[in-house]
Amino acid sequence: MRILHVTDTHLGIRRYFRGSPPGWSRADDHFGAFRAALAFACDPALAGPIDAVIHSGDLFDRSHPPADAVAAAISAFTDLARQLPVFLVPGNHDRLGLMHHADGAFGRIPGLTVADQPLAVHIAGARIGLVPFHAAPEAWATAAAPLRDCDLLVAHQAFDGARVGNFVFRAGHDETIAPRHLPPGVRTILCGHIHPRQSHTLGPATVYYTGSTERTAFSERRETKGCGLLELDRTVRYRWLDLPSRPMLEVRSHDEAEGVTQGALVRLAGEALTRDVQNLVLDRGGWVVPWKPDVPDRQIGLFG
Ligand SMILES: [Mn+2]
Repeated sequence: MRILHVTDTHLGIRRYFRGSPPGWSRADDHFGAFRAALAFACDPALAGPIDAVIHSGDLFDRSHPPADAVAAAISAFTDLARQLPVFLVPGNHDRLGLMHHADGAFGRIPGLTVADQPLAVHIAGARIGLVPFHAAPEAWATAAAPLRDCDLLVAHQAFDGARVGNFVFRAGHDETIAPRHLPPGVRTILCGHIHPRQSHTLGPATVYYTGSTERTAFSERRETKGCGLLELDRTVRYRWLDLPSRPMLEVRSHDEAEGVTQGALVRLAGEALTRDVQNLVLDRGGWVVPWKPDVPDRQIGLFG
């Protein structure tokens, strides 16, 4: 069984930068990464057919995303699901589920399955458990319990051992899922939620996070983004597939501003927080997070 794993596309993030072209918003980059990730499903370079595409949550950035984001997702999944089965699992940013969008449109796409509730499905003879995000570990464990012994579990959670920067999620801390919460017999987990790509063991299981398809915040500026390919038979192989990301830089000095390239997203910090440095960045074609807003509030996207 070969699965294309896509996650945390955060469609509909509208962020604006000083210097970016009129009509552009950061949402355009996220749409681009989303489409490029789905295109791997039919990419001959992956050497062999894909059995299914699984999106493991945070399809949209908000539970009430802009209508054009919903329409773009529906259109892309309608095209893709004509070619192979597609499965969607809601993340914490999709906290109302996915079926409420556009009057239930996701429920009417042939070949597409939405797991707003926990589900067991079959792909190429394997049993796959799909569990939507739950904030409380015990609630997640209850939802996942009927999926014992499935060949693959799909989740949108932070499991014990996941890392973001220097922070390591540990059981007992807020929403972290512990080995004891796992349904018995599960050995392989595809997961969303954690944006830096990684894998780690969890008791008898291994968790694979393919990470967000594009950088959703400046804290992700050094991360390579993309999606993943799971090959599961008697053995498990997981491969991360890279996608280009828009350059993102934090500029702390005049010298660093000299290194800005056309179309790079730039956040000024420290001694670089001056009008002169901002103008240098703009001259070099960089797009700047507004730091002293002189544009209307609705056009300002402050970046995390
Ligand atoms: Mn996310």
